[in-house]
Amino acid sequence: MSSDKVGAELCKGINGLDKVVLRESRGASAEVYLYGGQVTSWKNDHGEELLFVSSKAIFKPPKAIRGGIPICFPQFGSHVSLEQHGFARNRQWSIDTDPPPFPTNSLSKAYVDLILRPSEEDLKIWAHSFEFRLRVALSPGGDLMLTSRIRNTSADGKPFTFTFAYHTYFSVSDISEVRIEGLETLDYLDNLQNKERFTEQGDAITFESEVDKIYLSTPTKIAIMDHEKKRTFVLRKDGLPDAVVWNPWDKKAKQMADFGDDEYKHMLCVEAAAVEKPITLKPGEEWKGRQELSAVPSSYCSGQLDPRKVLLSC
Ligand code: TA6
Repeated sequence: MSSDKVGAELCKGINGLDKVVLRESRGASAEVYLYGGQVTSWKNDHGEELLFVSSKAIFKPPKAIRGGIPICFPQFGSHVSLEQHGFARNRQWSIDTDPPPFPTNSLSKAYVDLILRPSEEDLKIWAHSFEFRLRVALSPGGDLMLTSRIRNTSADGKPFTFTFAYHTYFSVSDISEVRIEGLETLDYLDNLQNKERFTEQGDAITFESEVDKIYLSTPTKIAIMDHEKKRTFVLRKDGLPDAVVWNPWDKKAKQMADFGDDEYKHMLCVEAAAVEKPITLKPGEEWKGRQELSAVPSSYCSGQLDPRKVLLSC
């Protein structure tokens, strides 16, 4: 396929890793690496990059790529026997040549179906057979949609339980000028205070230091406003009741080898997740978790933001 046609194109990315480039008719594009099943780019129809990937990201197994949308499965966070955030983001996915029918509401051709099954090695550390199908799609308007379908394919009759997150790194112009609408007044677990439970105050969330919070039972729509760019990211989610908000700030940024010391100023993770209530699947059962990202002009005017207008207008 020539490089400017609408649809999906398999090609080589950084360090010769396989990636699929998705292109939409109005110019929007996205890229997903088969390593980790990880989206690493989402551009609007002006070619502006909307996701953050660290300039020091290591595109080399077994390290997860720092940025884009890492997939946290079979667990979000730490685990007795698995690496942080599970192993899905550290594995080589395949293109799913025979996906089950997908109730798609879009005629877009800009999508790819990936699949991950556990290797013999994986089964030694997490003894459950599964099929994890991931569809990454661009809508004609340039929205980015990720749909995960995880099925328990165990023959041993045993159920399994997992937690999950789309660990999305949004690109922002200046973290000190970013607000999140939609999480105010909710309870959250604070990772910086031994996962103790607190209740968020009533205003939009702003940032002036490290934040690492798991908001519980959150709305299906969350707005992330970038004041300088007059841009609002709208995250819509389904099957993912929680939302993780993370910025490492300066001290943690310096401690991460694959993250620039000042890069915390230009990124914010807002992650559609299922953490508080782990998901249990019996053999044959399938779980579906979806997130849809759009980037719309903000409705800021002289710093006054009508949260209802933003969340209802998009
Ligand atoms: O999503 C927030 C978080 O759990 C933070 O605690 C921080 O560890 C971040 O994920 C990044 O984790 P990673 O394993 O990708 O370095």
